[in-house]
Amino acid sequence: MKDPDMARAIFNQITTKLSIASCVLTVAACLSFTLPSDVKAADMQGVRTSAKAMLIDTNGKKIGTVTLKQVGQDLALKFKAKSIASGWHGVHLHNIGSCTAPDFKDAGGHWNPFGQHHGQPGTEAAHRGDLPMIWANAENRLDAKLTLKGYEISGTHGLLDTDGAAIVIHAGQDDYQSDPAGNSGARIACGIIH
Ligand SMILES: [Cu+2]
Ligand SMILES: [Zn+2]
Repeated sequence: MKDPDMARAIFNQITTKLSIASCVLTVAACLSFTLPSDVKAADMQGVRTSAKAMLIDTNGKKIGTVTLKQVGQDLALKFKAKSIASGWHGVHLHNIGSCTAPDFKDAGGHWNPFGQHHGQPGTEAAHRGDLPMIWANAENRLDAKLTLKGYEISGTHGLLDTDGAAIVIHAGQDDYQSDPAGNSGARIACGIIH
């Protein structure tokens, strides 16, 4: 091989390597641009910072939504629904992410990871799923906010465990005493938390 040929061969090798390297760089650059800018570092580590549930009534019809947002150590819940009888209603986080109308029995009992009894929301001696009651106005609309102290959507003691979770609204008020469900009556609306 003559010297100019040798030089050309080496040059070709180098340019091939360079173009592979720039390909890799381009792909990396493209990938970083496809991630939405609002994806938080926490989400990328598998920690959920928000969730949502679509509420259905006993006919399986969509009547509203519940949004869940992690705010530090607390969980902020926002209810927006229609067609709920005016008055106070018991509401709970139930064990299983399943809502089959008309009775929503498949949502299971109240979320209870620490083996407690039904009780006052926010106390240690209550189900984790026991929540403050919510109010539906004279137009049968529900526009309620709840803040749950020390709740997480995901993680070791998170709401979204292997069988998920559901949010259930009851026909009546919760007495925060009677096991297992505070004597709050029929399940009138249910939403699987996603
Ligand atoms: Cu319930
Ligand atoms: Zn309970």
